[in-house]
Amino acid sequence: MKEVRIGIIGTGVMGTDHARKFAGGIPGARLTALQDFDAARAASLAQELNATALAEADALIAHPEVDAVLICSPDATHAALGLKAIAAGKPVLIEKPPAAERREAEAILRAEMAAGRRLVQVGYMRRFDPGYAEMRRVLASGEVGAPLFLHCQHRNATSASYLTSELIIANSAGHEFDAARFLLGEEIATATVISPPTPQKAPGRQPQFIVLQSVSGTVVDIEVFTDARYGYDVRAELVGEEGTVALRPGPPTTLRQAARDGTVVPQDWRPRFNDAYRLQFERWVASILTGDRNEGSGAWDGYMTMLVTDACLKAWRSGQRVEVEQPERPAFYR
Ligand code: ISE
Repeated sequence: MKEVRIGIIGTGVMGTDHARKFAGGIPGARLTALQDFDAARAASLAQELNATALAEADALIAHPEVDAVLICSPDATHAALGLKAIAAGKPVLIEKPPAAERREAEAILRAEMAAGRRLVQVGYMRRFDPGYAEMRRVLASGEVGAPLFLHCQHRNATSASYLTSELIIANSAGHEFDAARFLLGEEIATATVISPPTPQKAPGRQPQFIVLQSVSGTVVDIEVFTDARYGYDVRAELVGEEGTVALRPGPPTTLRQAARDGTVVPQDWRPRFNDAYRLQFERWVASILTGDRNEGSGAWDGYMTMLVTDACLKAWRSGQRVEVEQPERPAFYR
């Protein structure tokens, strides 16, 4: 294969952003097809980006001019569509979370193992963010010594109205679970979740404070506040025995003007993780062309993140510390 022809299912906020990135030039890739339940929305984007609009997701997956599928449809549809792409033998990048429940994440594992080759990548794009990649490199190099704490903050200006407190654990906090597994290079063993009072201006959702402990004992704390109002703000600091390494908050410059000194805070994740998304796609396409693996989340990572999500949900409902199940990793995923 000299070129990977990309079909995208779902042309909402993320599908549109991703489609523009592919149309703008991801080396080795060409955007060929788009599909959305809102046919007019898909058609207008397809016209703008010189792609074909298809009426059905199944038709896109089966299309002879689609070599690889990117799934950006609503969360609840991810797993079923991912399974169809695997059945068609096509590489598939599934936006996070890869499944709405554990049973579906297991089905993806089983289907991929039955296919006999790695076809699935999950869109936990922070693995490609230069800051997270550098934190991981520094920890692995031993410069900050053995890890003791990982402090994480996940603040959104606001979230979609359908995101309940529970869905936020899978949809938003899932990024933190994957990032913690990626940075620490090990599984999460336990979860505890508590919430402060519900903010008056976000009555449907409770902020969460999640405490995880990794298998070897590193403590990970995560603030998830999806209605922080002022903007999108993701932070992480890893504290080791010899030093710390952290993401640098904000842009590299500050602006003094009109009696203020400060920086602009983005309103959502697209500007903050623009490079991460682009690199994720570049490396996904390169992996399809060369057959080499990249550092992205695979089906196993998606499954383990789902198990951490499940433990957090139980912990949040019960107020208890909950153990994360530790299934044996199949040889296929080692
Ligand atoms: C959203 O779906 C994302 O993936 C963002 O990266 C995350 O920060 C946000 O909380 C999610 O709702």
